Amino acid sequence: MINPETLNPHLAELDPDFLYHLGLDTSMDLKNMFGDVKYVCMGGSPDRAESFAKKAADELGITMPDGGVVKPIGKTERFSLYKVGNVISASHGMGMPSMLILLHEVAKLLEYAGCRDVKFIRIGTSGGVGVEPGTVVVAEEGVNAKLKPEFEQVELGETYKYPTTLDRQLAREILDVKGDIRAQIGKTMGTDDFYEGQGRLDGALKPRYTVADKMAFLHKAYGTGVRNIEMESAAFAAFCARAGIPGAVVCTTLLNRLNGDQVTSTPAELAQFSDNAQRLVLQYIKAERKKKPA
Ligand code: R2B
Ligand code: URA
Repeated sequence: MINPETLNPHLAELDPDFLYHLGLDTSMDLKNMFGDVKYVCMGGSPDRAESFAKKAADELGITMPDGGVVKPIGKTERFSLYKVGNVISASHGMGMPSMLILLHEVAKLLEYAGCRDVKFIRIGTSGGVGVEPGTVVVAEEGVNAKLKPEFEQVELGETYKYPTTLDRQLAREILDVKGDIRAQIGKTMGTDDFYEGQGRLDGALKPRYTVADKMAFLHKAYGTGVRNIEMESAAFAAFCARAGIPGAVVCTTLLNRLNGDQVTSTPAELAQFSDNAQRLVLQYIKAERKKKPA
């Protein structure tokens, strides 16, 4: 699962390893519970993780045990994790720190379960840059809030940079099955904040920048190929690249940031936007399962 060259050698000393935030540990029969997993689909919200799991069961024709009910596995205090056939649907919370905890624990879980050829796909929401709301952006690359293709992490007081390259072939394969869904390739920018970190002018505090500064930055971002902004892509891309796991970021856009900062769509419109990204990923998984039935 994890590239043997980057797999943490210290894990061999842990017996058991407690995957604390998932409420699972290596004294459990993880091979039996998770050994067949091929896709880990994740998004910020627990509600969306549940709705994706239900749609996956319907679309992939999987009958759940226990009377067909889709139920979370492990504890749900921090994250909600569902398994439907060979697909995991999990929530990761908002922002890179929360998501990295899920990524480390799910990657270890699947390593212990002996999984092979697993793909990680983030299905999220974002602010579009020069694209119509509801458009799904499949990321060709992650960039950080400085528009650089790197994720910066402070470890023991030192800053290290990890490349945010994504699997372009996987991105292309996902886009190829879009059918009637409005979707396109673009760079996705990951920031550490929704308000000032994304150059908004509707936060609680007086920003240091002007409307003109904001627009100049958004146009600059557009010029470098950025088509949407969210809060996880840089760390997600860096984690997958480092672990040797094919990763994709598939985010719907809730608004066009060139036209404003507020998310003004109705709940029904927002649900439709979110469904666009989920459907695209399910169409991809369905197409792959036809090629290699699980
Ligand atoms: C998109 O939406 C959330 C903020 O509203 C955040 O998790 C993200 O990346
Ligand atoms: N999520 C973000 O991080 N930014 C947006 O503008 C919309 C959703």
